[in-house]
Amino acid sequence: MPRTVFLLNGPNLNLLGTREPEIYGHETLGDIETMCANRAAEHGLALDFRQSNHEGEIVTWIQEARLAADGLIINPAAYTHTSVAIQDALRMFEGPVIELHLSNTHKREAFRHHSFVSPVATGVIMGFGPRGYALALDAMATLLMEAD
Ligand code: DHK
Repeated sequence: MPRTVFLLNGPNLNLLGTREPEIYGHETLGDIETMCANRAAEHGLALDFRQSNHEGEIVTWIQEARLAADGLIINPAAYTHTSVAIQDALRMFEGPVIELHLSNTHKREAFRHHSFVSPVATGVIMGFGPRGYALALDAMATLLMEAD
């Protein structure tokens, strides 16, 4: 059975490509999903890639991941800086959790410096643009192999 990785994307990431490209790059979320599908396949991982603009839906997906996923990669977008509910849901997930951001949030506005997700993440990848998604899958493949 291949290991399954959920890759969850938060609000406004559906507009990648046109949304502040000087910060988030020119690739669309569809481009990134295709790249991730290829990378996951190279690692023999089954990938479930999703995006939502709704906090509660993301919480529900994290709860679903407890039964359906071996590892979780999440770009919570703006919810990174606000969501106790997402932190609480992640606390109940037993596998590795990678927090992912396109931009280096520490180089940006002060309100982006705090993350509710980092305290419950195995590791954080940020500042590498869309390439960070491939890096996160590489890291997750290693973590899941080590856990075998
Ligand atoms: C994406 C967002 O939408 C912002 O709200 C975060 C994150 C940063 C990113 O860099 O991927 O502050």
